[in-house]
Amino acid sequence: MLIRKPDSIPSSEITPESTYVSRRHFVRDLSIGSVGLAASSIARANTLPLDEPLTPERIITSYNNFYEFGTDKGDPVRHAHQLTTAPWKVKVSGEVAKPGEYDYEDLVKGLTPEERIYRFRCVEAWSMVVPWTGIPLKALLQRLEPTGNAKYVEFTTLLRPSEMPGQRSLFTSIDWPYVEGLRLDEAYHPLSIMVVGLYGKLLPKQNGAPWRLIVPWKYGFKSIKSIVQIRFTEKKPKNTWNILAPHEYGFYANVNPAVSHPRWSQASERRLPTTLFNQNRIPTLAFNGYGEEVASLYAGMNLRRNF
Ligand SMILES: Nc1nc2c(c(=O)[nH]1)N[C@H]1C(S)=C(S)[C@@H](COP(=O)(O)O)O[C@H]1N2
Ligand SMILES: [Mo]
Repeated sequence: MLIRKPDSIPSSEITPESTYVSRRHFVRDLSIGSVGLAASSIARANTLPLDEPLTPERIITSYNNFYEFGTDKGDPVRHAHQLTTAPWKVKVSGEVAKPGEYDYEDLVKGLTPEERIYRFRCVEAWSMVVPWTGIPLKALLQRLEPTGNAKYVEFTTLLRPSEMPGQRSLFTSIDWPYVEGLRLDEAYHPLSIMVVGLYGKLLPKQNGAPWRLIVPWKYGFKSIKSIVQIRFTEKKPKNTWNILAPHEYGFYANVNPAVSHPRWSQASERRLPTTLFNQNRIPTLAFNGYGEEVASLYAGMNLRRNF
């Protein structure tokens, strides 16, 4: 596991009034951050066991779940290029001292992106190993100054049917926009990141540009893409897949080989890339292999009931 202590960010550094920061400037920061970290062999060795090679970039960027662009794995790469991601406004609300409408650039400004190589496990039982570039979620959330009443944080994806064909589909069963949430202690865990890049480049649109959540010990549907709203709440927020099929998808969604999905086993997974002749099946690990780091978050909880 790679953890680099983020520098403390004075809250005075962000203002709802946008100070203009060019995208190019941020790209430069991003590449400096990720190149610097890639050079750190200690950090990388701790992040990834040697027997787990990175999934090729071409697979990570063309085999996607992003239902706003369609339900086929190839729909996101086919359609997401239509999406306008600049400017990108983010609404911050709820139990927080600094609510407002922010520019995405202002929210990430001054926070150092880090490269994090994580296993990524979809609830559909396929998985990848991905070199994300992200910002520790805790550093981002704390600069917004959640109040003492905040127990959860809710994230919402962009609602823009004109650019997201899946949102105008007559066959969609999702009540858009896509929403997800975390308990605040889960969000503050050092493994939780807000991702802005992939393979050392800016995050592709089909993967959730300009930023998306990554919570590596949970099934992929928790890792919500293209976020436009962050709301701090006292009560547990709703999450899209739980609304859609509450018996199949819970709020916690921790990767758990011992608890089957009602329609398939979660004991193993297909590690991409697979071929017709080699499904590349490997055993699924509890908490996706991050149990040592995160199991204490769920001490005393029945994980079969809280699936
Ligand atoms: N807004 C939004 N976020 C989403 C989804 C989605 O359909 N819409 N799909 C989720 C699911 S099920 C998975 S497995 C991951 C896939 O991320 P990837 O395409 O970058 O691999 O995104 C998650 N985040
Ligand atoms: Mo998924």
